[in-house]
Amino acid sequence: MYAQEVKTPSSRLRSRSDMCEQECAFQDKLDAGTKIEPKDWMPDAYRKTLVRQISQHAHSEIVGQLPEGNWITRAPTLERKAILLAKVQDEAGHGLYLYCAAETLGVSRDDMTADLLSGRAKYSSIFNYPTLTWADVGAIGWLVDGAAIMNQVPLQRCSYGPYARAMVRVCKEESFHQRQGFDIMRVLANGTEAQRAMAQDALDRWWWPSLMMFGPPDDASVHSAQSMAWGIKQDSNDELRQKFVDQTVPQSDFLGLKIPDPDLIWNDDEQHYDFGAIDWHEFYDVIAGNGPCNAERLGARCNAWSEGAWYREGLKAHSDKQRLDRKAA
Ligand code: FAQ
Repeated sequence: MYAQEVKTPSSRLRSRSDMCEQECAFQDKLDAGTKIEPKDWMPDAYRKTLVRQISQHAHSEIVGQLPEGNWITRAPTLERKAILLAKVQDEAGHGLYLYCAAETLGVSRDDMTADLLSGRAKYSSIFNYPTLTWADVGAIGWLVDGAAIMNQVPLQRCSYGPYARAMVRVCKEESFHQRQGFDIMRVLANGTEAQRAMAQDALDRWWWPSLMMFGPPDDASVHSAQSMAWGIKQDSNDELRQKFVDQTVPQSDFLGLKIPDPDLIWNDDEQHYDFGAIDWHEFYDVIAGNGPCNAERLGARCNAWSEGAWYREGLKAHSDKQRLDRKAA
């Protein structure tokens, strides 16, 4: 119900005997770790899966500028403002690399934008939550960028060359983002009582939505099995979520903040943290368009698109004029 295009439970993965010669050769390349490049032959479903994932990823970077952008004019110091400006600008850059990577698969940027603005395309659930205080900017950097890195580091090894290469630079920048968020939290957590309470409140509100970023649990993830067989995804949603929890709990302890999960406990046998149940009803509600800020986020993107029409027309008129001048010369 919530998924579009390619749905492949592991029980319906194609075996070699079902594949034509071309598909077997394609799978051999993947199994040998050879990257697939834009002009190589690829199955239609592989192409569609990549377009779906990369365009959703690009839209997430673009929409993802909005929650933090809300605080640029209210950052507490000039230094924090400059850092936040640079961070938000980086997210725009990530969106652009990703749109370019998707374009190599034969889809146009205009079509992807139209899908976003019409609400047909998804973007990450996390960006449909409000940024109520300055501590939310810290929590986004620490938790949201932290979760994004956990998910994106393995994508550097994705089987599709242009996506994998885009991820290398994105991951470097996300590391800086994560650290700046942690630094905001560190200062607040060591500040006045009110600042500490603000940091704790931000952690309370962003913790569960951050865990949801990794997607539905493995037994409900419609695309994971096929995407892993194709080397697009290297790890399952639950594996990455677990790694994120294991990495983040000690950071929270260091800050002296409390993860809002009464069931969170170290499991010595598993060498992992066990954590409480995620509210999947909330997740599906948000990705169906009913989160606290879905309408506001999409409205902001639609306004930016229509208010930028004069600029796009100007660019086009300029390039048409240059073409005519070149022809005349
Ligand atoms: N939100 O079968 P699966 C960032 C959808 S970048 C919304 O498990 P898949 C940087 C999924 O699309 C954050 N929808 O799907 C930043 C599918 O629906 P569909 C974005 C979600 O693809 C930081 C359905 O549920 N990162 O934060 C979500 O195998 C700060 C079934 O799910 C990426 O996009 C969700 N959280 O695994 C920027 C990374 N989860 O398409 C600004 C690349 C699942 O059939 C500020 N993407 N769905 O209609 C991926 O790794 C994967 O696509 C997953 C989902 C892991 C997100």
